[in-house]
Amino acid sequence: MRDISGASWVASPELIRFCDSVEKNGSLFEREMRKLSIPVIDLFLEEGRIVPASFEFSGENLDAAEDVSRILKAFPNLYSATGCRVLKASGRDRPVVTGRRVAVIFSGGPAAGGHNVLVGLKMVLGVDNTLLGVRNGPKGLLAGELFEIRESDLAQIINTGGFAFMGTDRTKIKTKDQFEQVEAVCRDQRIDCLVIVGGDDSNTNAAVLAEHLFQNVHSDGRGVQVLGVPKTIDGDLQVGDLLPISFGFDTATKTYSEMVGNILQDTLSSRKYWHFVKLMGRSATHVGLEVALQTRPTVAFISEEIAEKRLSLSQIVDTICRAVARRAARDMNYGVVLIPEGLIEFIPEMKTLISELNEVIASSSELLLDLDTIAEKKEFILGRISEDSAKLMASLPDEFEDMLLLDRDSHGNLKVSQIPTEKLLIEMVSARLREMEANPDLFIGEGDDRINLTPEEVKRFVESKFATNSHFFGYEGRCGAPTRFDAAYTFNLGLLVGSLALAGKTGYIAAINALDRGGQALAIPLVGLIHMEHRQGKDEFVIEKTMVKMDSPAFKFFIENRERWATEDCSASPGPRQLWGPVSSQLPMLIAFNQGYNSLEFDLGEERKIISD
Ligand code: FBP
Repeated sequence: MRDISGASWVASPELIRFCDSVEKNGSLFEREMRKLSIPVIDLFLEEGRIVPASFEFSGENLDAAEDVSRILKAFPNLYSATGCRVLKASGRDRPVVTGRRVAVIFSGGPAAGGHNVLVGLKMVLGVDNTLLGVRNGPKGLLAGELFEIRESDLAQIINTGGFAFMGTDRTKIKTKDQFEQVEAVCRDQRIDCLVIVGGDDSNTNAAVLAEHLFQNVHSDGRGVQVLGVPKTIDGDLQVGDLLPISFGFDTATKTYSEMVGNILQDTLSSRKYWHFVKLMGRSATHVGLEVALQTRPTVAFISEEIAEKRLSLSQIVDTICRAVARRAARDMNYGVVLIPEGLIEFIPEMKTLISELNEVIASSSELLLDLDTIAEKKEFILGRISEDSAKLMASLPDEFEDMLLLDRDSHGNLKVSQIPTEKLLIEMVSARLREMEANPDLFIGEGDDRINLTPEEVKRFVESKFATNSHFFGYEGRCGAPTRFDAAYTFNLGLLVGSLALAGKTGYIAAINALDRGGQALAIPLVGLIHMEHRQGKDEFVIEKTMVKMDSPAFKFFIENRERWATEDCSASPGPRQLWGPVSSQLPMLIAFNQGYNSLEFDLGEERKIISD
């Protein structure tokens, strides 16, 4: 038979050579990304060279939250060493230090920009000090898996996404044995300073380690400094205007916004589906709010509002049903519903159920291990929670019930990314819509919970079809190439934390604010962020997660507009993250709103080529 395409079926040797070279050196995109210049905060430059900053009191004190006396007792060294004072970086009396050995570790979920922290850190330490990387997160630290990061590595990792260069994990260092293991590794490897790149839980760990390693680690009585860098796509590690956001949030939300924007475009084009999109971000809804601001979806839930208004699962379902009915009445049988990953933990009755389950799972972990099947575990647990919670549990679909019984992570958190809330809502909304269609009189008419539809509109709704799709956008957003903001922010955070290491500081987290006017480099005392929280059945010291605040400008803007977004088609498609071009230097909208900036443009100093071609 003749091949009608006329193709020769022999791959061109040129093309094979090109593909081989991509395999060795990364894609064309990655190659160009590595060459991108990065803005540098003025303070870290002197005569065109990267230099470390020194530190002075910023004038601001952080008083520890409630329970000061308990915190003082648990962190006496950090309390007296930092005095809970916020420091600001300065260009006076820059530290001149040689021979220091700094180890850096990624902890928790990946976030875009981590590699640039390493690049900044290595560059500010310079050739007279050593930077060691810890492989595989805290687990690797305990096992002493360290290697030297060399200058030649920087050209490979700069501006690349993910944490692959070192790896990460979620081991929580909490037992006496583990502390001693870390101490022994620091002694063996002659480490002077440990930099932990992590979220709220990892930075809590950093504070505990800083206290533990404060002195007497090395034979001459010296301790090991411990410093934190704020990382997490969840955006819940914020400290008012001192630390506007953690790194990774911008890349994740711009990635999700592109995808949600595309789906919104599809709904406008095919006009036949409702898409239920769960967005990663753990408990807080910063991610969901940012994506909503960028894309203007039909419905978006903010977990913190649900908790504040004490809305039940059934009221949430009704909210969606009303939007579906109103739109169906106008032949708009499509829409996008954004669901925050942690939603279920904020619905009061679910919150009670989850906290009762957490307590039973934490207090009976040994006994549960002896039970083989999920049915046996379920029976055991259900017998130990309140009647109301057991009833609620029984009303949930089986798949969902099983998910609530999953093991907690090492910090005691329910693994919300594994709970298919988007599917649960589709099931419940479909059932409720069937009830509404069968009895339209029940919901049409006057009153808050009713929908004013004409008989003609009711007919349209009853005859309409509710076709759905579910999505979970999560892991897609954590490791993409960093946005211009995340690339710049992390490089400068690396310079800052390296400067703190050289200045001999311990127990601080690096922070940069004034992101719209050159950037101000700060050091926040970790002990000032710690408070007591009830977790896994006991009180624990933790850094409090920052939640979406009901009086924040970003949230207010959202609520002022959402009704219109639900009834009209107002969606915006922000398109792909831009690394070059008109909107490449945009901040998350949430930061610009909440920090009172005049525009979305960030300014972190003058652009500089970091790695020469
Ligand atoms: P961190 O807080 O460690 O940065 O992790 C963020 C996150 O991406 C959450 O949004 C999500 O719930 C969780 O990690 C998923 O964790 P895992 O990687 O263990 O599935």
